[in-house]
Amino acid sequence: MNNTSSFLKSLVDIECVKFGDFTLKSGKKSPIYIDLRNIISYPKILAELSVFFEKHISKEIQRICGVPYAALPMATAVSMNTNLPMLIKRKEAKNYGTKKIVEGEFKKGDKVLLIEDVITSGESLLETINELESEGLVIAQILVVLDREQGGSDRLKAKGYQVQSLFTISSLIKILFDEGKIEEKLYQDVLNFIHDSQITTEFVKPKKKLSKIHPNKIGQQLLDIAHIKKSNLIASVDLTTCNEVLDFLSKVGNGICAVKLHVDIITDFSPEFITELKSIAQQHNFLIIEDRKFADIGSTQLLQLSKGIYAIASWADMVTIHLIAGEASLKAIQDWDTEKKPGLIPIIEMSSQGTLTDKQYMENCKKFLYKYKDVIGGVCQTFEMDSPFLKFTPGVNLASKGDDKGQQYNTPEFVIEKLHSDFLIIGRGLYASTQPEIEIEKYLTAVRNCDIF
Ligand code: 5BU
Repeated sequence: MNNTSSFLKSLVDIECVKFGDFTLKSGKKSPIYIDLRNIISYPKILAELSVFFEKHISKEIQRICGVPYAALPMATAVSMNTNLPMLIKRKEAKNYGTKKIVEGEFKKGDKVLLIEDVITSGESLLETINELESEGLVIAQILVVLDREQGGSDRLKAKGYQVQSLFTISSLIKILFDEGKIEEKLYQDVLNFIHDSQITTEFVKPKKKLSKIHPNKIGQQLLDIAHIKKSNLIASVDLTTCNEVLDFLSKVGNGICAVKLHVDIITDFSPEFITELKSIAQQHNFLIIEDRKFADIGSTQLLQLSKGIYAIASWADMVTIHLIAGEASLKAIQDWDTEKKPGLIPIIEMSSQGTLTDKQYMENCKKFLYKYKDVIGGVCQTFEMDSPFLKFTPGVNLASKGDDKGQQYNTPEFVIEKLHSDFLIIGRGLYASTQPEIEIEKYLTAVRNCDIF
């Protein structure tokens, strides 16, 4: 028996891997249960695990960090054997003293090896990655003991991180089966379980096509433009002078189906700007979204839409709106008897790290969201919009994974293929480029390759 077989068998012996009839947190039944935390009761086995890790560590690594808690002792063992200094990422920042989130000595740019016990959805790895990166550390390598093969590695790959796993569930049970440790029926049951428990609902669904029909007039216009131009890209122009905005739009206008503005950040705003904006939009055939994020009681929202220097409703084709004020604030706009009313894009889920738009919030939005015919779709990440409502996703960037102020990015491919978004909102990925007219071509190629049109 080789080292791998004897190590995996010992994981079964110490009940880190169990077979039986288990009910998971999700309510789903599983024939296998994995919990590597118990390894700390067996120092010899932990030491053996460390040797497996050490074989894979790349030369450039300067620091080791384990994802809390299960991987902390593993990282410690590897650190002691390799003499590579260790870091600990706290679960929560201390609320006294230094408020540190990462313990241990490091400097910005240090290359870190991240160690994790098991990867399922990749959620906790991503959380740790974000926090280490916001401290200036570079994630140079990710090593995981066991990949449950449920889509987590693919998810990280889409975000530009390569996960190396020492073992996969299928390799584990194959070895155990070959060694006579489990029966063929159990072997098959586990394989079927892996097959059936892909994290499909959120991340891995079949390809989708951008719909062609929408019940709302503005929604229909947006879809028509997207199909004609073969572009579902929305440029978020967070530039702060009229000339900068207009100049940028003249460069990318042909490649976008809509522009999204924050009109209140424009320092030299004047009504003439709107005239010029509309003319450029007409010339290049794109719509205008004002990302005003209304979030007040109905009557105030009507004032914010129609009055003030911006008089948003008079020019915006669509506006964003939070649903935090509840259904009545949406209904107030629906019942508003006015000549020109923008289509509504409610914000259901935000892209920022630590957003409060959790599952419960989204479920609450869902209860009334679809009742209003002014609603075109919603801004969301993992949340799936019911047809024919359209899904708009910000936090898209080809070159970056996020900023140091909470923004989190995905690639266009991931957003279309895994999040099933209809429209991609791209800000700095385009406007921060010195050559946006070239940059937009890269985004267009990426979305067209996804075969959505
Ligand atoms: P970025 O430069 O690509 O990060 O810009 C994203 C834009 O989308 C920016 O204008 C945000 O205000 C906007 N946004 C977002 O990033 N995330 C959200 O959840 C929502 C809006 Br809602």
